[in-house]
Amino acid sequence: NAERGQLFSEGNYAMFIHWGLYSLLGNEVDGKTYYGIGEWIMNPRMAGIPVEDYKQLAGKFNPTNFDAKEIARIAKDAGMKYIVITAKHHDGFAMYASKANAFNIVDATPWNKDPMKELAVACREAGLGFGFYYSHNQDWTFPGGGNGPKTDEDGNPATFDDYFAKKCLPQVNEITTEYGPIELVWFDTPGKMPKHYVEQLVELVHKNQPRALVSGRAGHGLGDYQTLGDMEVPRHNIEGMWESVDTTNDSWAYAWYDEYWKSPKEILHRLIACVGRGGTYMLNIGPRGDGSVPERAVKTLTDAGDWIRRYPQV
Ligand code: FUL
Repeated sequence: NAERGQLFSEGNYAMFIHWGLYSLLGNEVDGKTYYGIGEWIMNPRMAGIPVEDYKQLAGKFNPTNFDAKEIARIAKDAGMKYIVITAKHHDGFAMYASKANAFNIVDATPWNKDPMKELAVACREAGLGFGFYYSHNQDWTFPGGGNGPKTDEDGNPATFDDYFAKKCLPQVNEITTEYGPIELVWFDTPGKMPKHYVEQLVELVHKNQPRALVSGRAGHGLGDYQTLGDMEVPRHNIEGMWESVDTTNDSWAYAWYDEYWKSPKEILHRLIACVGRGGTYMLNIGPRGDGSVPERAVKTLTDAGDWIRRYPQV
């Protein structure tokens, strides 16, 4: 599908955003700091927060400093062409108004707004593409989800099939029908997810969004292109359509101590290494729990963007 590949040939630099309930913690739980990627904080490898405790966090999520227009402006000033943001990460919390499941930013928080509606509009207005990250296999809070609870609220055994039918498929339908035309659906960590599930998801995305690309991490080689490993910038040429995903500092999601910012020069090196070898480079920022974007991230991206914007588009 030639049309579908257009995004990568014209837009080879993008903004990735990891933002969710975990951003509220910023890698600190009960006064203790955990070092690692922030969106994994509830996992036993990090703080090991029980599902019920983690769900309580939603009551405190009130990101009044979220500014969709500002985020679109930052991406634009950085020289980026589209934005891909976490609709749902492994923690299972939907960052948009989901009718399929109440554990979402509208139904479960005092803020009660859908930031994705605002961001989708802001991207259109700025001439940027828009897409969603969706953790299709791992769901740590819904019964039956990958690495999630093995029983439902009543103690009955739950299967992956339950999770897939009740939450995953309906939510992927929502994100591909409620936000206008989107350019990309970024599935991640398929693990051992059987092929027939992945087939259904890819089919649904292509049906609802004929122009949208499906990430290489959908699983079973069913994505539309190849996604490299986390933060992997290749040293050799790669055939076909491919993408590298990287971070401005160390963590994907906000971590309070993470000041390991790449310099604008380093970012340009990594961007050029990817684009020059035929790939596309998607660079992440992690907004805080209040919705604001760390100032150093903005500065690094804008400074690198000053160089990019000095050259006319070819
Ligand atoms: C992974 C995820 O497990 C990380 O949390 C992050 O989203 C990264 C881009 O992909 O492997």
